[in-house]
Amino acid sequence: MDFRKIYVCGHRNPDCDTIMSAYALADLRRRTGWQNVEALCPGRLPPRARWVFDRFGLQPPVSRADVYVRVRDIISPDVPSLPADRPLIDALRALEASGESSLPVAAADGTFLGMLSPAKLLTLFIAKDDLSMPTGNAPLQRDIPILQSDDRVHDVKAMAIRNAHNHFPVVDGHGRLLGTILKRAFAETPPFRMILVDHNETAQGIPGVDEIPVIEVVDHHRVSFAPTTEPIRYTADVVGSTCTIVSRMFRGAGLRPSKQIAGVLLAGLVSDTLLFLSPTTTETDRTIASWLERLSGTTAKELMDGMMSVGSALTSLSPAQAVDSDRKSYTESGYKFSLAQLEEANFHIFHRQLDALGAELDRVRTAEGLDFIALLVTDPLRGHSELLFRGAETVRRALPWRIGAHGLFDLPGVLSRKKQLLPEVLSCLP
Ligand SMILES: [Mn+2]
Repeated sequence: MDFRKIYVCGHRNPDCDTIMSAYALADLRRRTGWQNVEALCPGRLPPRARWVFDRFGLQPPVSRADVYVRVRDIISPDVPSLPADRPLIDALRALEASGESSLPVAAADGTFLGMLSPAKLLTLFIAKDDLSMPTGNAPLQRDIPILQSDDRVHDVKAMAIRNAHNHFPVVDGHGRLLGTILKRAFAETPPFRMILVDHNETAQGIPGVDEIPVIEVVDHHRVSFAPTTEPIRYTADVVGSTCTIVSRMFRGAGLRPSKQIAGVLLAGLVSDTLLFLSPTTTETDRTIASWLERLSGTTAKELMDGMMSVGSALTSLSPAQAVDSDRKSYTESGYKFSLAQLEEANFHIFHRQLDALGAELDRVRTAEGLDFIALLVTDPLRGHSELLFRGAETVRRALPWRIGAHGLFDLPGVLSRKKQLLPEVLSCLP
């Protein structure tokens, strides 16, 4: 596959499964002969993911805030530029040889000076002597849109297509010429391709994902993918982690992940299945995990303990950031509400912050006009959660759990917001 880059990228607010599956799938694709494959981390690398890469001595994937296509990405490679200090006659010969109607002229330090075009030169009577003058001294065309290398193609495309000019010089932040974009480049598909892992809805993807054609999806979520114009690879299954699917793809290709990649896959698998305690866990996840344990020389338990030992959201973030780090809002039966979830192995840390977290929930509830809001704090190692609830008294009284110490609901065996908490909450709405 001959693309400038093939990005492998998971969903926004990335978790370990999303990052590890992207990393391992990029490795698999490279081993099966694909070129220019690069795994991305959409946004900041979470501390627990950093721990995993450190544990196996690997460089984590590059963090990117977006994959918007920029002007610098579509510079036309074969359009030359003309040095301002060379004689005009040389520039005219270069212009003729290029077959272009105009070419950009740059000073010795790279500064863009203008476009050399025959039409502009006709405004002068050119005597033979004039042809030896430096190109930079000739009348140059300057009434032309100059594009900045960081501009989004999306933002300048309509202007460029409507514009009378066919050539657009591209400069950096210092006005230095980087190249030229021919008008037709704006109509072409960008030179990148995407592989989505652990999600398939572009609304959940890295910003800009909808500007780049998707050639492959590997996922374990509901399908909400738009119809495509060309065939794509789509691998999905109802298993506990995307890392489980990527591991099976290694097997299917007759390959074994390296010791380190096996460790990375195992870490993603145990974090998404909460060490096989999540109700999303399947027999396939367990089988694949023991294969990865043998290949990586480590155990699922060791990796889970290691990830959980890294500063949790409650120790490293403010109450406002912690409540917002994984919060989903719903509108059902006329109720507007929000359910946040955090993982925390040490509930003392949670209980110490109850006042601040409660105040933050009240603040969000008022600011967003919610009927109620709740924070589910889950200890994946003990398979147990506690719920801090604020708002709608009728819903609160209908919840099926007993209230324990600290005035929190006690939810033994509850690990999943999607499969366990939300259905109970919905059944309590009048
Ligand atoms: Mn996942």
